[in-house]
Amino acid sequence: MKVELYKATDQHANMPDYKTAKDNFSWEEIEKEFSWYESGKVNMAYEAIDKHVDEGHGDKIALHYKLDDDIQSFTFKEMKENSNKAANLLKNAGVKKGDRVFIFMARSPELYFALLGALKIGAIVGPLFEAFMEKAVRDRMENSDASTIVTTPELLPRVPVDELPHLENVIVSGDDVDEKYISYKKEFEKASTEFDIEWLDKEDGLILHYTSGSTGQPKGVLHAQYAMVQQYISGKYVLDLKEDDVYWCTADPGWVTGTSYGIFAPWLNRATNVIVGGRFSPESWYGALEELKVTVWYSAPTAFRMLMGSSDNVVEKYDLSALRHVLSVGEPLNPEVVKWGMEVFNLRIHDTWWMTETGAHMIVNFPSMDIKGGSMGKPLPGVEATIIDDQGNELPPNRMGNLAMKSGWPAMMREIYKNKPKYDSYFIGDWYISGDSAYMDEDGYFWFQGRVDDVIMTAGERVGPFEIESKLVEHEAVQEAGVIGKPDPVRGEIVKAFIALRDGYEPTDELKEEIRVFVKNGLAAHAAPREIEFKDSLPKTRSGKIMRRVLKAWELDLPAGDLSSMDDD
Ligand code: 6R9
Repeated sequence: MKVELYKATDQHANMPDYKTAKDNFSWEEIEKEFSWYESGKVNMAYEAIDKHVDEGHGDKIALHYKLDDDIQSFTFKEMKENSNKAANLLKNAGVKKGDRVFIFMARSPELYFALLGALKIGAIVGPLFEAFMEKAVRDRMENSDASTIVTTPELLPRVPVDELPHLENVIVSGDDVDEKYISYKKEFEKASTEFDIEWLDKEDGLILHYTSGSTGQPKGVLHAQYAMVQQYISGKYVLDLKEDDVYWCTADPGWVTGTSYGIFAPWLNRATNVIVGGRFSPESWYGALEELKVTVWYSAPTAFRMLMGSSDNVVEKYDLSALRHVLSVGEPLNPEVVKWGMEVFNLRIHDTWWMTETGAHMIVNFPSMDIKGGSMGKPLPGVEATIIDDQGNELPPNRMGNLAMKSGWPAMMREIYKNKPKYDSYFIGDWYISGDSAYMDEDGYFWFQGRVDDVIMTAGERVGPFEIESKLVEHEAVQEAGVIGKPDPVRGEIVKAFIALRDGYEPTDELKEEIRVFVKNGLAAHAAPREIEFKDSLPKTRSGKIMRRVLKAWELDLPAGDLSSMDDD
């Protein structure tokens, strides 16, 4: 296939060129830009918010929150005061340094106050997607022995409050809060705007994101305060954030992109950050870009493809002339989408590759670099990436293998919560193995090829088949279930389930729908299989593992490969 080349433009004129940035790079030098460099004592919420007030930028707008036709704006000073109030509220409830505090709310200013407030105490924040249902919430809070949850009246019914032995505080927003719980609103109103920040070690915990693997329950990926060094510099270099930028990252904080690049990177760089509530529609998104005069925009291929699919003239109704830099993450950015971006925005869409576990950008289309349509770009300065075989040997250019990075970048996860063997399984020697396959071309550009494991990427969400299979077999009609990602032009992949029914159940369309709704209500909407196919039995290994590889081969009409370990009865 012919590769389109998009030359660097003077749009990023004051950016260092890639080679200069890379050759002169040292994490140690970046660290020195932080005030905590000498003392070693740090707090993310201070660096992201309070510091800017101390340095005379208290009146600058930190946040525009847009919900439908309403926009609320907060200066850095107001963010400081509101997060201090939230910190006092949490402290009064008994929350201490190191406690796990979960935040389960739709995007709203309160969510950000609570999250920053928890960080000011030195608590470890566990953000949850608002789409999560009870099982997803329970698994995460149980695994991390969470002491506190901050939630909304709408989401409270999905929190199994009486079944979590470590849960001490349930803090609920809204007006009429049951006396059993703490009223966010009442306590917030009473709370002081002054707070003594807890000073932390740079290796102390920051945030706990759960992410799906191909086996087992979701894993708790723990990041340290020190991640800020990389989040800051990638915000500066890759997002190219400047003093006057209005920056919008479309991701929810339940996903790592919504924290590393929806909260930390923009505020560490003192940018004006935009949060848009409500649901996606081309009109509401283009409307937000226009109305808030967004200059830097970070989104995902699925969203771009949905915008692409909307009728041609929708975009023409909006004035998007403020926009100067567009970036993408989460799934492969198709060359067609880059081409579309050039047509509608007259801008290159810059792909970025990284993972929950890496905590920050790893492979990027650096702004001053030529873009090869369909490539993820080159390693962030300071990051060493390569392709290795299964034994850990580096492969020459143009050979497909495991995408791997040399351990030791600042934002690297510090722990898989309470699961050391799982953490260790990520490494071959010094190499961190991403679980993606890729190759590097002769110019040093990396090209994504696929996941090595069975993880499904649907509309930018990483969903583990195991979690869905476990939910499916809870349904009374389901004997066994196997789940795969089926390629889909808009969503990348959709969730497809193969199901063998228990005796006495008829394979009807009504039953398919009932099972779909069961997963949607029990786990999460994006985890519900869009397609279900009934089978008499499913292919299994001798140890009883469902062979998703075979299911995938059935689906794609491919040879199934080595079936020697398949069950033969
Ligand atoms: C940030 C984030 C990580 C997985 C990753 C890969 C896929 C992310 C990508 C990409 C192709 C890109 N992925 N960025 N694939 N091109 N630019 O997405 O974290 O949710 O943990 O997912 O997403 O498969 O391994 P996370």
